[in-house]
Amino acid sequence: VKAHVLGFPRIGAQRELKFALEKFWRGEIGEGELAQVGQTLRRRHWQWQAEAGLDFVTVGDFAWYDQILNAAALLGALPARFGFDAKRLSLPQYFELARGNTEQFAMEMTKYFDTNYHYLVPEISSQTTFDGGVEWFFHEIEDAITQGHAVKAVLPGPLTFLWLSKSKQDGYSRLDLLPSIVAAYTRVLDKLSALGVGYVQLDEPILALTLPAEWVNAFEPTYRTLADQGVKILLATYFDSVAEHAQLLADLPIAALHLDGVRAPEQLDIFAAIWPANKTLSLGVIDGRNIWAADLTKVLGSLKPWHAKLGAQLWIAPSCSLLHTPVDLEQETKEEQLDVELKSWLAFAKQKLAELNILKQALNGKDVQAELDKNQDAHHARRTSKRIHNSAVAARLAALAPTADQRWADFATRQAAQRARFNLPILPTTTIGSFPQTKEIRAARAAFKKGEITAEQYETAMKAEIALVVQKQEDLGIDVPVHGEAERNDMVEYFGEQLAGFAFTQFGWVQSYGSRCVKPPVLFGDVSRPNPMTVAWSSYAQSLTQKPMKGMLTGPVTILQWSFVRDDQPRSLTCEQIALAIRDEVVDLEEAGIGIIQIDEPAFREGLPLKQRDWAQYLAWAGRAFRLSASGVANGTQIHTHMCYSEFNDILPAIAAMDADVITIETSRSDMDLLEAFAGKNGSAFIYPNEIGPGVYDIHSPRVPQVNEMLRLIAKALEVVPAERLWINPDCGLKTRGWPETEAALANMLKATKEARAAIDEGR
Ligand code: THG
Ligand code: ZN
Repeated sequence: VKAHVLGFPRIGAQRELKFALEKFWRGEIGEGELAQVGQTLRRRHWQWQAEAGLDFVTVGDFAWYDQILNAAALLGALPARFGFDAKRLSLPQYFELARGNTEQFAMEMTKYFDTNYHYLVPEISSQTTFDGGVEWFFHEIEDAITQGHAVKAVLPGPLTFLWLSKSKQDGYSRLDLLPSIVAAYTRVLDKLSALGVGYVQLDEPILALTLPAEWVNAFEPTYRTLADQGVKILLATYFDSVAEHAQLLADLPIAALHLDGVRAPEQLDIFAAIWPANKTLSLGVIDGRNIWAADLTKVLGSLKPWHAKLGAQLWIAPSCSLLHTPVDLEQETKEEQLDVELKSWLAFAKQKLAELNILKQALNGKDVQAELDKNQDAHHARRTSKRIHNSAVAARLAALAPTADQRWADFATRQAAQRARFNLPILPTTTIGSFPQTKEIRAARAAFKKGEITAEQYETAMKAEIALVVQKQEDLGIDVPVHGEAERNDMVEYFGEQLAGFAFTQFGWVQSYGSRCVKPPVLFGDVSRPNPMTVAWSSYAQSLTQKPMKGMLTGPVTILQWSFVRDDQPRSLTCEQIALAIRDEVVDLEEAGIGIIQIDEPAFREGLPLKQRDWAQYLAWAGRAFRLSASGVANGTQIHTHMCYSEFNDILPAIAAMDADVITIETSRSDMDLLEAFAGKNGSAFIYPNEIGPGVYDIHSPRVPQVNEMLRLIAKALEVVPAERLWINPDCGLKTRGWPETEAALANMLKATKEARAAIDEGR
């Protein structure tokens, strides 16, 4: 039995890579120093893998910004608009691709399957060539070999690479590029073979999607060609079942196949029945998407028949790359945050290596009973812990009426009540919620966390910031202001910190994109809301203005999606618990006089299952959870929601079924094209019934949009949405922006709105 990982987090236990990258970008360190940090991290992570008794170290999971961009740079398939020579691509140029430069906007970024990790979308066209590029990958392999390691190389598979790419050229299919990309992979595999690499892992997670037949059919010829290059291929699938392709996969000329045994354990029996005796099966039995310690005795039990059948052809691994987990639990030393008992239930990436080692030794006949017993004790304690179960939460859920997720009246009635109450102008203006998180705000929070300033001092500082933000919005003339969220670290972490059932880590960082990380809370028990979370801040902000202050909350689906969630009950049930906690907050905000409340759901689309056949069920419970959180208020209270980071075209009816009074949504990067789908255009039979605020400018860059650009987008929106239902707002929150560009951009947005209103008045 061999043990391996599909990939290891590259950011570093102390986020070393993040800090080095940001220093490099600020010009504080040079390329040499940055390269040193990268090499130290790679070597350290290989060393950990070797020390944990893994049979290979995995090389190729490192990237300066993103592994898909690295693959594009290796193959030589860079966006032509930058004018870079892939073979001579410098590190600064690589970062220009990822972050944009003065002439070119950055490559598009989007979520990797259903994860919170964002990759850079390769831009392809009929002109794209794969003539080869940077040699970084090969240098890393040589370095690992020099360090004395047995190497398994990893790359995105050619079909997954093409699938993740985008062609902006009409009528051009990505599959047209298959012959040239296969030729490029052939050259790469040749080189790996020459370097003496035994195995190359090609990640093809698209097999877990509902994949069009022409893509499925492309696997056989592609892998037949690649198999001839003298390196053994491990084809890796993950995130869901690939059982429907079992025979195809068994017949492929590959040496090994990896299956996700955590997300889709049911597929294993299907493969057991047909798997050829001469091929390796790698079973992903440790959860690569979560932080719970594995139940090693249970896993061993399930592996025994496989071991009997496959013998040395059995490999064990985490379900997917460990990129999606934090690095090292041992760094968590703050008892008041993560106590000894909770810690004994968890395993981060480094601890998962140790788990693999125990499993491997047990299968190879070593005596690891002491470790297994310790693991059993922790599991028993977790299962029976009083900290997990709250009978009041269970009773409340059991007593919920089936109609508990419905507002009192239909949208038209609510809209009339809200118009009478708020009397907003036509094309009302608002923002998404956050304003710039300045150095000063971060410093105050850090000082408060370290105990250097008192709670009162912190509150005073945050209130001053809120007052400033409200005044600026008054000056700009924004119709529905927000308080700016100075007091929040992250939109999920902030709520998790105040809800019962959650715990926090100090260093549980997971890469989100580039140098940016998130620290997902650990949702370990029944969720409830002991105290109001946002009411005091929102009430204070409301006291500063006559305008209706918008209260800001994160929705239940997004809190679920961006937390490490308990694995001992269905996610749908956990989500319902969060929904009731948010509902309590919504009702309290209403009672405090906040008449407009936004419940953000940016991760609603991200939670959609990979397979279409599972969509309806997810959308039903996710939609109900949102409505449960939103439906405790009177007709005159206006519920907003916000969505971004995803393409929504395929779930529009489900978004409408959330029944928010207003949705603000990211659209400017797609030039409002998304709106056509909301308005029954372009073959869509669907018309979004409620009010809608399509973003009129992209907040992801410091560039200040001009009045006429926004006027054009507003005019485009007015072609498909009646003025009576249209709101004007940016694409997303402003927390990553600086003040100068924020004020300039919003001033232009207000000017554009004024002109659009005047045009409407004239037309009447
Ligand atoms: N919160 C969470 N997940 C998210 C987002 C979020 N996923 C999607 C999207 N937003 C990702 N975008 C970002 C943007 C900025 C940051 C992280 C993800 C960020 N992080 C700080 C960093 O890395 O420096 C974290 C440090 C801090 O909290 O101060 O800026 O908003 N959960
Ligand atoms: Zn957003």
